Amino acid sequence: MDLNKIITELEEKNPAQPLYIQAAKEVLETIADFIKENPKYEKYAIVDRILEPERIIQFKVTWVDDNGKIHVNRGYRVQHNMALGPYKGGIRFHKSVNVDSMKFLAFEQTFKNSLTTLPMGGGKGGSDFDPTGRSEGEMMRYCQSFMTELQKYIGPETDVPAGDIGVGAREVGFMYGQYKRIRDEHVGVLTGKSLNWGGSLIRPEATGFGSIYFLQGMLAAKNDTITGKRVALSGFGNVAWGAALKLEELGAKVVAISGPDGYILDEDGITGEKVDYMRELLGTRNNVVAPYATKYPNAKFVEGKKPWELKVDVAIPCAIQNELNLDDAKALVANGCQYVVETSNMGCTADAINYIQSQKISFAPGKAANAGGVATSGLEMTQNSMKLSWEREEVDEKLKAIMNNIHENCLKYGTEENGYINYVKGANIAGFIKLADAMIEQGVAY
Ligand code: 2IT
Repeated sequence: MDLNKIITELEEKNPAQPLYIQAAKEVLETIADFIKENPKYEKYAIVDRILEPERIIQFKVTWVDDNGKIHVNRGYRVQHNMALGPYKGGIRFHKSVNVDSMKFLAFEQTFKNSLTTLPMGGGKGGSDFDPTGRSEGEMMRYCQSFMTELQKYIGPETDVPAGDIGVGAREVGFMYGQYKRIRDEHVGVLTGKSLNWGGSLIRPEATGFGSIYFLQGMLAAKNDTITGKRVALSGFGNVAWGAALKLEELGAKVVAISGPDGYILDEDGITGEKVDYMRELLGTRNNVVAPYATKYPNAKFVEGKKPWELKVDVAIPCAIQNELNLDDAKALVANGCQYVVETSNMGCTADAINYIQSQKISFAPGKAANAGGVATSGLEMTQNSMKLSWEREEVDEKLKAIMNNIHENCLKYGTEENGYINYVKGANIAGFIKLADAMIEQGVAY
């Protein structure tokens, strides 16, 4: 495989898509040697085929705000790869959504879903609609308008969306209602649903829980333990919330969370009702973390900064792509950070990852560390198919087993000669093998 040639062609074919190129490059660079050793993948042109999404849908979403003003937004669904199961992946409502971010997320999702070993292909959807400050009525009308078009392309055996940034259980409910109204079917077409009508226990916490289960694997691989570790999280959404809950339970100390406005440093630890308060903050839809310091005056709000300047043992980015750059990585390492668990999708820039790895700090890539969310979506799909609900413990046990298995696979394919575990390489190779073999077995279909 001629890596340079593939990357040059990729750049030519996808001008002005830096995120997609960043995500694809990371995979290509880490699987190149493996492909050279296994010529069947070249014979079947698997890399070229994986780099091209199977379908990209873009549509117009028109809606009316509370003042009667008419707005036009864009909706997307990238159906990246169906070899392993129906397309599966979240819906993001955020002003940064465009075809580039949708493509990178769908590409990452395909590898991530492969890693879970559950029968799910990869897709991603969303809209450049910004939920900040929007009323409940506006959110409902937006979700309805969005689903009126999206429903043409999805279904429980075709494509099963879920939430992501800006889309929580409430929005999933609004979208599900509209799907049902148009199609007259009560089916498992979305995950992240409420418990009363087909949702799964643990799904809201799953991304955060899974990430901490993965961290436990990273710690164990270094004969280290989680007890007493100082942790900085970014974000204050569902993912950071789940991580904070699990970290507290396991005896670590979360000292920071963040928002687009800055970060909160709470030396007393973000525990108990303060963790519950994160959800209240999110529910306000104001998209600011500063009110935490008003409610808990012992905490400090640091405006306009990221929590990566703090002295912590573990850094867990839980917000959005490229939120941790090379300068942040240098600051973390200089302050003695030992573990970086990327829990947002592509939360770290390529040069940040290279630097962290060069310093022999343990680094988990998002597609491995955050796979617990979609894995639990997969478990929700299974429960929907069986028309029953599992107990909390059963879902949690399955989630733990999936995260342990992903960690084992990273060790298997990512352990280097000097003993350093390259989790990026391990995750990419393990995800690639299952996907690529399925594509070969299914013939030249896509
Ligand atoms: O990035 C992700 O893995 C998600 N937003 C969850 C996707 C899902 O289908 O549960």
